[in-house]
Amino acid sequence: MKTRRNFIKLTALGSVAVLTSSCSTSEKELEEKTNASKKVVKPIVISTWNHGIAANEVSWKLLSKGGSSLDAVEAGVRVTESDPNNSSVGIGGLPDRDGFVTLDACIMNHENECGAVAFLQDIENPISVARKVMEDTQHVMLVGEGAKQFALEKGFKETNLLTEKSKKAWEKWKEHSNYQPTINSENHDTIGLLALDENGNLSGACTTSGMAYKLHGRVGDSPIIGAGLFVDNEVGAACATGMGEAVIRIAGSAIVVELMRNGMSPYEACKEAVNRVVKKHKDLTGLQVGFIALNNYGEHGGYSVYSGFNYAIHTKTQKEMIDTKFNRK
Ligand code: SD4
Repeated sequence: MKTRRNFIKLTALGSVAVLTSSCSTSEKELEEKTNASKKVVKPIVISTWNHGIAANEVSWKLLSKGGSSLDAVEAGVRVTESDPNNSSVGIGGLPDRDGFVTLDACIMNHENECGAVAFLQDIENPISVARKVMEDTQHVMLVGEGAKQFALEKGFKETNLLTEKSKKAWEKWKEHSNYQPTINSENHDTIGLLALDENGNLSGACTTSGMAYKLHGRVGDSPIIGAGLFVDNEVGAACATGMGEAVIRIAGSAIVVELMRNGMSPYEACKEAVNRVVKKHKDLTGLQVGFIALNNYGEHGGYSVYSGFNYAIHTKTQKEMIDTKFNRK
C-alpha cells in the first residue's frame, strides 16, 4: 500500500528529476537540506531572506525550551520589524510615494485563529498588534487609522518609522521615478516565518512595509490570510514574499497548503504555485515572487520566479541559508 510518507517520498523524487540544469544543488543535497522524506523534525523554524537568520535565532530560543510556535513566530519577526537598517519591514521601511511608512502584517496559529493589520502607521511592531486583533477581538483584520487607534488603546507607543536613511532614499527616488513603485531588489524583503513546535503545532507570521513607493493606501499580500500566509495544522504552513498583487491573484499561500494536502512536498507545492504565477501573468518583468513552506513532518521547501531568493532554517542540528530553485534567471 502506498502510505502518505512513501507518496511524499515518491513525488519528491519525481520532482527533482525535472529540475532545470541551471540549478547547482544536486538532488541528494536538496533532499538532505530540506529534510525530504525523513522522520518528523521538530521543533523547526524557517523564514524568508537573510534577515531570517536573526529572526530564527530568537524564535529558536523559545522553541528549544518547549515554547509555543505562536510565541516563537511573533518574537522572531519582531526582530526584523525593530531593525532600523532593514528597509522593507517595520521601522526604517521605505515609505509610500507620499513619504508615509505604512505597514502590513498577519499571524496565524495551529487552530486557524488569525489576526492582521494593514496600512498601519507609526507603530513599530505590527505583528504584535495583529496578534492582539486575533486574541482580543472578534475580527481578523483592522486597517489604517482604526488599526492605529486599536494599537494605542492596547498600549503600543506611537513611533516615527521614517528613518533619515529611508527619507533620503525616498527623496532621491522622487527626482527621477515618475512615481513608479518598486519591489525592493536588495536581499532583505518581507519576512515570513513559519514554526513547528515540540507539541507538533504550526504557526506563521508575515510582516512588511510593502512595495517601496507604492500608492498611498495600497495593501499587498502580506496581511492577507491565504495570500501572504496560511497555516493548517493538519497539513502545513506557507508564506510569500515579492510582488503582492501577483500572490493575491493566485491565493498563493492557501494554494501551497492545499497542494501539500493533496500529497505534494513543500518544495513541489511552492514550485507549482510559482508556476501558476508565471502562467497567469503575460509580463513577468520585475515580477519576483517566492514561497516557502513547512509541513507537519518538519519537511520544508521554497521556490521563486527569479533566482536570488533564499530562506533561513534552524533546527537542533541544522542552521543555514538555503537558496531556492527558480523558474527563470
Ligand atoms: C508586498 N509582498 O507588499 C510584499 C512586498 C515584499 O518588499 O515582499 N517585498 O507586496
